[in-house]
Amino acid sequence: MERTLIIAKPDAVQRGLVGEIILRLERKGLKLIGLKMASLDEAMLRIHYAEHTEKPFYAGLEEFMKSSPVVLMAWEGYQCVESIRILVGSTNPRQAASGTIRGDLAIGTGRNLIHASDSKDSGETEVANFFDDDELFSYDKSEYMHIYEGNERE
Ligand code: IDP
Ligand code: MG
Repeated sequence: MERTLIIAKPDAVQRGLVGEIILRLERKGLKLIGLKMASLDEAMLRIHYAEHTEKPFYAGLEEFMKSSPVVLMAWEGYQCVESIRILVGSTNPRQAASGTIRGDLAIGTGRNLIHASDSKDSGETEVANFFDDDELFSYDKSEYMHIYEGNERE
């Protein structure tokens, strides 16, 4: 099963939208396999946002991501990386579709509430970067037979 890292960013924590984010992912039928609060430091952010460190917005992004604790989550599900990116919406919330987390709840690109892994490989890597093995949980979700067809559950 695919895994993806979700970060409820400082704006989500400050605005009390962590529960709303979790609710939307739970309602989709995805499985929460890891959850914790953390304060991110420069070293972690430079690894997490390695592709962006040379970009003009990076300094502001790092400062913002350090401004409050965040909530880190690992989610699992059939092709969940793509489905979560669709639920999250475009990076610029003003262009994000209505019905998405960013489209419904955010305005500023630098205050877009949530990080979601963007590929199967980055999902695996990012979950491993932020969670130790003993912080990730493997369990049967009883509702799976009502969410997935047989071959999708494997
Ligand atoms: P993503 O979060 O949708 O994957 P990325 O392009 O990977 O978007 O950018 C990472 C994060 O950097 C964004 O979520 C946003 O917080 C911030 N960011 C990206 N582009 C801009 C920008 O043009 N101005 C300010 N912040 C930006
Ligand atoms: Mg990204």
